[in-house]
Amino acid sequence: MFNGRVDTSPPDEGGTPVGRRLVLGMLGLGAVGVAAAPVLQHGLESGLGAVADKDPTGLTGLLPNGGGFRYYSVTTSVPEKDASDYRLTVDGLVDRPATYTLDALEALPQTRIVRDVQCVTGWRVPETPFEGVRLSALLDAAGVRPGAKAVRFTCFDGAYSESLTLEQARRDDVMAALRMQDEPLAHAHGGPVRLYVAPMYFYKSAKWLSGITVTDSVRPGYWEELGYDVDAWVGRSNGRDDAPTV
Ligand SMILES: Nc1nc2c(c(=O)[nH]1)N[C@H]1C(S)=C(S)[C@@H](COP(=O)(O)O)O[C@H]1N2
Ligand SMILES: [Mo]
Repeated sequence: MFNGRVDTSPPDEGGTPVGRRLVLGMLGLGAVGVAAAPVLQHGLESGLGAVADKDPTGLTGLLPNGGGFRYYSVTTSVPEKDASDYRLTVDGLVDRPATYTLDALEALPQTRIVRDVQCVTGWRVPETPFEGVRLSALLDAAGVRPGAKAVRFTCFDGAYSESLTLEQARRDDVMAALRMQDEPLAHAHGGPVRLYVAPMYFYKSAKWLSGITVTDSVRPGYWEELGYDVDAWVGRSNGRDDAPTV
């Protein structure tokens, strides 16, 4: 049995629990300290997910045939949806709120982007094709009202959320993705529809997308409440590009 040191050590003089310092040290984060704590949480709570208690190395968190992807979910189970019951709503500060079925999304013009997927914790999947409907097309169809500033995304896992400024959301490399690596988006990857924000760290790309709400201000998403940058440009935020792959 483990000697219990991590669980039972009292805070040191600086008030930092010894256990946390040890774990940060193990991950090579060292003196980054408090600023790194959300990264650690990210790795442990969602990167390794429900299997973490069985395999603390996280290797079982790799998807079978995942091609380098890791499975992330902040909830332990997520309902499966397909063309019969999937719905995407667009609402908020718009003139024409809408609800799309999967068939309706498939009938819209599709766009294809091939970029590296980059998780903020360090893993990367090079040259990954995504296809789907540009968010700007959905926003234009809904008729964004003057004064709107941001877009909030919600998910049918019932927990995750994300946000973009309206300007970011209208970029041509931001989409509601229906396909990845030339296949329909699998449930494990957030299918049938996930957000794909190509220029930002992958936590912006909300899986199991169910709602797009136009708002008057940016509301930080799930990880952003825990310290991650809202503007998550790869290479220009979080200071994590040299992070070890965990
Ligand atoms: N709904 C939902 N979307 C999510 C997450 C999540 O936990 N729940 N994790 C994010 C993070 S941190 C990453 S790295 C990617 C992982 O996507 P994957 O599971 O397809 O590899 O999804 C992002 N979108
Ligand atoms: Mo991530």
